Amino acid sequence: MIDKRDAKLSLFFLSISFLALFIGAIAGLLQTLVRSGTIELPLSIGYYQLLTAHGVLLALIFTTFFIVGFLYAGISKTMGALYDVPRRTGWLGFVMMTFGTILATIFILLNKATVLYTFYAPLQASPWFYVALVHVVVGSWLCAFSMWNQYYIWKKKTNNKLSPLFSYMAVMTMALWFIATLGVAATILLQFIPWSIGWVDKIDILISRTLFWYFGHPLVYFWLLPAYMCWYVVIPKIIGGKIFSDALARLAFVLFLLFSIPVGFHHQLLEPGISHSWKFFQVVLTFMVIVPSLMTAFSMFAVFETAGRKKGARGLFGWVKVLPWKDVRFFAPMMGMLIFVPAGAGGIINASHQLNQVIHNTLWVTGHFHLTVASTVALTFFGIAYWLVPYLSGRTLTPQMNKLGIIQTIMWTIGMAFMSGAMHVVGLFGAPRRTAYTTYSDHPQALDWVPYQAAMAIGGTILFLAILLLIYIIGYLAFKAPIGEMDFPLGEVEEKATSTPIILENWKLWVGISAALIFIAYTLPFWHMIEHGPPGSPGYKFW
Ligand code: HEM
Ligand SMILES: [Cu+2]
Repeated sequence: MIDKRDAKLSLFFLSISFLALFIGAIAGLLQTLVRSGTIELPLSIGYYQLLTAHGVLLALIFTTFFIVGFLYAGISKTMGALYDVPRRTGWLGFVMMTFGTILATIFILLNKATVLYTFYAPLQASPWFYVALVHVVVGSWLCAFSMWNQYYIWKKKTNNKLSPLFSYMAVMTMALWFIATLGVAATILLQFIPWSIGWVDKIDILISRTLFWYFGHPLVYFWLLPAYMCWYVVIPKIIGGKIFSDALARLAFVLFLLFSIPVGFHHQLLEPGISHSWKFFQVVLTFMVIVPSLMTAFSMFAVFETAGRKKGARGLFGWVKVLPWKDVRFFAPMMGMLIFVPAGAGGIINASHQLNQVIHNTLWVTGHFHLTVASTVALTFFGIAYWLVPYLSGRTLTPQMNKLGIIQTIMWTIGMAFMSGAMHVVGLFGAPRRTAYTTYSDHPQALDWVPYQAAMAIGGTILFLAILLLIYIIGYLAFKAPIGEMDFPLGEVEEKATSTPIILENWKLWVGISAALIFIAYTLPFWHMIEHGPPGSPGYKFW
């Protein structure tokens, strides 16, 4: 058991996370029902209003709170109880983030922030919505500082010992988050807040979108890295194996840091104002992420196979059978991993300039990220929660809850196959994303989409039932399950693995290279945007 005070901090983060998941899922269910023409929204709730709540609460709040809570628990487990300053800073971060979340939710519910979770200009929300977002971001920075501080003190106290793998990965995840959120903080503070208050009457849209996507792509790696932490560090222990290589795992994380930030243009492929050569350059960097992704896939299968062989599995695929499929701590993340295969293939399509023309702004894209963040990441997080919540609350994961967890995972997989599958197909037929049924139902093509909308609604309903089951299980594990000691599964490194080169902990080097890549990929095109800014922008006055 980790220090009680740290367990409490972690549990508070997880609670807000699951609360957001629950509310966001209600919105998700309603969306699928509206899109299929099954219902119309009551009480003059707008479709965009609902979609804003869904995107913000799930993509931004559920994920960030879960990640911070998980990282704190693992840091306390691997580096020991949090020192005073890091713990206090963590609570301060929690308070700021929660305050921001409540404020943002209120303004969305008041229909004063119906700007979707990407808040593209010229959609404009109440200034309070942007102020709320700043609180979430700055609160999360406090958590980042607190984790780095813990790491720094630990390194000093241990005379620069090699950090535990989990903690190293946590520090890296928060480094990526911090560098990435600088962009979104800049656009909120320098553009959106002055503009929404009315201090300035114009906003440079291209710059705001560029700063947003500078953040928006690494955001997806911020979701993924904690899932990878579970795969690299937790899964080997659960399946009775060993971590394939500590050095390889760290190197993969370094590469994710380097190749996830200077690539935001692949979300702006169809935007004017950025030259093709810069788009091409960033797309090349985008595809570099294939390297650490394949490294991750390779080490995972190496772990599965060696663990399987130790248990006596034979033949090319004999190890598949001896994996603990009936253990939800393995099963849920494993389904997430499997779903990542088609999801990744879809991602390659999205990031390819020509193919992007076909799927841009269609429901295909929505189908894609329900496989990635809402399945690969979400299922891994659910799999973590099934042992982490009872671990932190001093209870146990009972066989009965384990079984319900397996059912929950299967429901999620089936529901998502329906919903996301239908979204992919109907997207190829040209069905737009972010559009309520009523706004396109008189479109001649829309008739072809009807069967797929129905499949989406069926999938969405199964997913919602799965969320109800999840909330029940988590609630039971937090408050009702029998008192007992749980294990925090932490893998050990294979004895034969090579030792870890210290250069992997050279933060100045990696952050330096990351900054250099960002400068190379963004300085000139950004300069051009200012230089050729629209009437009223600072650049227009200058040149
Ligand atoms: C009960 C489960 C869920 C259902 C039924 C559901 C359904 C939907 C639907 C129908 C849309 C598309 C709306 C449109 O483009 O018109 C959507 C959008 C979205 N969903 Fe979900 N979803 C679920 C869970 C999740 C989860 C767990 C996440 C993330 C962790 C997520 C993230 C998103 C995001 C980011 C959008 C895009 C919002 C936008 O375009 O502004 N969803 N969802
Ligand atoms: Cu991206």
